[in-house]
Amino acid sequence: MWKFIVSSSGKSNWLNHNEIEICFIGRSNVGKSSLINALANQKIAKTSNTPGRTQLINFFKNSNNKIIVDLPGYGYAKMSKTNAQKMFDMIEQYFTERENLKYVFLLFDSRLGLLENDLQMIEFLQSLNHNVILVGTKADKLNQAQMHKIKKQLEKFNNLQFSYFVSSLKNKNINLLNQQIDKIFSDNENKI
Ligand SMILES: Nc1nc2c(ncn2[C@@H]2O[C@H](COP(=O)(O)OP(=O)(O)O)[C@@H](O)[C@H]2O)c(=O)[nH]1
Ligand SMILES: [Mg+2]
Repeated sequence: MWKFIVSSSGKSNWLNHNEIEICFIGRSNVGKSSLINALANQKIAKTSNTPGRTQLINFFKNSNNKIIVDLPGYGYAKMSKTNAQKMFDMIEQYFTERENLKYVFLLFDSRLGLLENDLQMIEFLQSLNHNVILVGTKADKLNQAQMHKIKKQLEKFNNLQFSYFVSSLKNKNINLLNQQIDKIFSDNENKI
């Protein structure tokens, strides 16, 4: 079971705790809420066909009482410039100043591969020395040719530790990802 704890708009109201945390980020509509629900095996995050809905940082506790953070989706074209800037500042502040953060799960749509704003985000995260794990979503819709193309694209990132292809819809590799998450927490006990 995962439990929603609190939504936060910035540093002044981030969840205060003394353990490491991991977070999820990706383009709006990438399937982030669906993946969180699949990992939690319950409906805790709102899914929708309308991108750009979640504009706050959401803190969750998983079944082992570990903290998992859901960040707003980026790259939603219809969002106003002011809103997009506000959201970017919020994300940037979290990535630059959050000491609890150990691993970033960056989600991308398997069929599209990594797009320009994903690549910029990866570069930004790596410049801050964060560990990045790539997760290709909606893998149920992937054909062999697309898979081949994406694997080629991923080969360029020789400093990535892991990448996964998952389907929340078909429950593909969800357990595997949960195991990876558990391992990160157990390997990093008391290591903020
Ligand atoms: N085929 C397929 N569609 C998915 C999957 N996960 C999410 N979707 C669809 O993608 C859209 C956006 O999903 P959502 O989880 O709300 O994305 P978010 O904006 O990143 O939180 C919805 O229409 C979902 O039904 C998946 O594993 N397979
Ligand atoms: Mg969402």
